[in-house]
Amino acid sequence: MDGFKAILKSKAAELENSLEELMELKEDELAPELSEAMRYTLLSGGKRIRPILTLLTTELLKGDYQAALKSGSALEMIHSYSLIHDDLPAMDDDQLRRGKKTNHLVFGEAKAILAGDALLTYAFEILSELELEPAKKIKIIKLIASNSGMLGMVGGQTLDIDAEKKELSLAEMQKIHAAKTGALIKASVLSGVYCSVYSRTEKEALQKYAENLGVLFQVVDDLLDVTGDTEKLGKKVGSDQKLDKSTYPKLLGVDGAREAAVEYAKKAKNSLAIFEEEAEPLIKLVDYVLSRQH
Ligand code: GRG
Repeated sequence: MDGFKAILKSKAAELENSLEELMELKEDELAPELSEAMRYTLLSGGKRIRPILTLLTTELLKGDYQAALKSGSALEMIHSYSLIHDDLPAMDDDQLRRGKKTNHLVFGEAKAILAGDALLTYAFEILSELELEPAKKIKIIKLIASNSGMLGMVGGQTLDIDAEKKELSLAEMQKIHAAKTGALIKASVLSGVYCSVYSRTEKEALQKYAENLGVLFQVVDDLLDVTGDTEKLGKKVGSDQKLDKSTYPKLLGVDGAREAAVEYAKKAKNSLAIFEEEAEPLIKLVDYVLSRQH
């Protein structure tokens, strides 16, 4: 295994432990089936890209790693909630996620909605307990709330639903993706910044990195929907095959979308020039996102 793959694996294992511990703190106290539904998606083998971004950013800036681990765990809970709700019949109506039955097919729609709600609210409880100076803690809470809420992920999801069956321009589609997918990725990087001591230049560089990585992530996701492996395609067996949706391959062609992905990867990497070789893990993460197969 090359060095970066080993880093990814060990970070994912740290996060797995952190999420497991956080769930153990609460489960069985009130409604065991609710925690079972929360665990089902939270601990079902996601790539953990968002919290890994928080950890790598914090390491780059030599910040508070424990706070980053907690913030990253909270971000992963929010991501898991969004996936559970996104798969519901009222939204994408998907039957498979990560090769397993979607949450609502196992626990029923009502429990799946509640599991998502509980993951979202638990995330903010965890953030409220961060051992950081109060001003930093509030900054992180506000950052994550605003990027996951009405002007971030939830707003983007709303626009995305409204855009179904509409022909979008590239700019309109990018605006939706920046909110739906990009905002949480930006919040993941900036949480790492706020767990650290940073200069304005460093923050701006990392924000630019995150913005380009967010678009790259979405372009690759769209490409995998067209060309991807069976796991990714397996997710699309629901009633919505997303054929009516505007995607990068639809607007730019598959080759055009691939070129765009390479371009955003380049921009993300170039944003980190000021950090020189210390940014290597974040740079390798760009290549990982560019070449991911699911
Ligand atoms: C329901 C409020 C609400 C929001 C849903 C995240 C989202 C918004 C929808 C998911 C649909 C989708 C395919 C979005 C594109 C990018 C994306 C978020 C992919 C899934 O994230 P990964 O690849 O998943 O990080 P893993 O399984 O690795 O955790």
